[in-house]
Amino acid sequence: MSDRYAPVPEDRFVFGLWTVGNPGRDTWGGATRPVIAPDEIVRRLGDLGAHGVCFHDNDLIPFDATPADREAILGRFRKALTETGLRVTMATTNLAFHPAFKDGSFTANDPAVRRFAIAKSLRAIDLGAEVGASTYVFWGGREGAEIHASKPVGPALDRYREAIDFLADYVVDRGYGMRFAIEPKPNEPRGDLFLPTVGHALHFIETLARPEMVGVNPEVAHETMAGLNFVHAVGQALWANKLFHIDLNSQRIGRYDQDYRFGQEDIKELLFLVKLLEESGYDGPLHFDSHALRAESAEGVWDFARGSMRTYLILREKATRLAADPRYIALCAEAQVPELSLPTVPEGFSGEAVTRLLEEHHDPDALAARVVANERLDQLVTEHLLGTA
Ligand code: GCO
Ligand code: MN
Ligand code: MN
Repeated sequence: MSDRYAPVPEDRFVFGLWTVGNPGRDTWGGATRPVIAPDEIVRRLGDLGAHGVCFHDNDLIPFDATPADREAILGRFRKALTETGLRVTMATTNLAFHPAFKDGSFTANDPAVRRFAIAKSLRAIDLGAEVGASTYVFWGGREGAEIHASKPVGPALDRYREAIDFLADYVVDRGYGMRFAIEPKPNEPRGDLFLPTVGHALHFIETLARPEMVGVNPEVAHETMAGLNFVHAVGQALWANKLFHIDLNSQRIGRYDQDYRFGQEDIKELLFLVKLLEESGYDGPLHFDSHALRAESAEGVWDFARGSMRTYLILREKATRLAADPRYIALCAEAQVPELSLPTVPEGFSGEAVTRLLEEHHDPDALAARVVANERLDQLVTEHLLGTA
């Protein structure tokens, strides 16, 4: 294996404590690997050239930890961060696991549950701020329903918005300087989740009291589960200046939430994802929200982590080569890609513009007969991926 695909911290690769820390538990069976302590995860990731870690409050500090436990764990965690130079890039609240959240957290029907969910988030935001997290993610794992009668969408979204607005005010009040990123997902664990796609989340954000503080955290698997095109989702988030974070992994369409290693599926889509991220100037964390296969050993977890980063770097190189390939540039020109950036009616609306458009000679048959060379264009992309270009 060549070294030019060995990651360095400047590549901004991040793993959640819950990702490499996943012991292989699933709905049908228990753990297949031992649990790894957070400071050990930091050290192993440091050895591999990662940039940082992120966590849910309870990945770091167990739900029932005493204040003394909290300080001891934090002390060990901070020591590992200092020794490795790893950063905490993002934090989030676990509002999914505890049975108290069985009917939702910010959107639970019972106001007492909602107040507990907000209080838990306040404490988790403090924890994130304490270790330097600049992004705070909201993934509404229990925000949803299985049956229509139980949870009308309008009031549920009112409560979701109320919670995010309250927490955004808190961050401003404390001067934490954090930004929020909402993570959409169509289903799992609820039958239907609120804010199911990037599009839904982008609209929701515009209704918030502080929309400038809130962006999205799209995840490959989640849009793919919904049968959507992830490159389009990220493209629209970038277009809206709302790509605040990203969760990278792999997923086959129409399956349960697989959380596969980045690159395990649909390499071509991931090539265009990496190309888009790199060309857009996105400079946030590249977070792998995935885990090693259940059958993998404790040591295999680090093969999973290494592979995730290595694949990104290979795709980054492929994307650069593709963009610079004169054949690619020529085929893009033939497909009129540059023309898509030209305004259609540059002079804007006016009575004259309308008249001009209506009086202009349009020849639909000639337009239908023009050549669009997409077959050769895509074949070239495929050959770049296969190494035969
Ligand atoms: C999932 C989600 C989570 C979130 C995490 C951070 O499908 O379980 O992707 O892993 O990303 O809870 O909020
Ligand atoms: Mn997920
Ligand atoms: Mn995720």
